[in-house]
Amino acid sequence: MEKTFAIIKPDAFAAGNAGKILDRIYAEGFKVVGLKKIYLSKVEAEGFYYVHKERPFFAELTDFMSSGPCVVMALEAENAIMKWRDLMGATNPADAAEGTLRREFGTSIGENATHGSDAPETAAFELGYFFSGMELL
Ligand code: 3AN
Repeated sequence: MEKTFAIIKPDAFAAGNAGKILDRIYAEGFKVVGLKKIYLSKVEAEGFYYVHKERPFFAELTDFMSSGPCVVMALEAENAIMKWRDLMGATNPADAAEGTLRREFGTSIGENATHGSDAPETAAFELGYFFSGMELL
């Protein structure tokens, strides 16, 4: 079993889509081992996305991620990292396949409803950024 880190981003949470996204998570067979609603500060968002700090969209991304509450989750499944990225779909909702979360709930490349770790090392960092070991029992 593998764990991955996922976010229901501020756009999807504000639109009232958190419940629908959780339904899809359970329907796809993930076990939700961690879940909380948080409201990131700008500094906390910058720390989370530090790997993107040189990218031109870094300010826009961290402004957006600190613009309202979101839901952070630890999801467990076989091949959870790939499985969750497949369920999310492509970064740009316009390119995301039919039936994916970003296609259904995303509105732009920035406001794309969900986040997911892209590799085991990033999953370890991202899970540890938001959850203590005791919260994932
Ligand atoms: P993914 O989340 O699919 O792994 P990345 O790692 O390329 O995508 O980008 C990280 C986050 O930065 C994305 N989730 C997206 O919301 C945001 N992002 C990517 N490209 C842009 C862009 N051109 N403008 C605004 N935000 C972007």
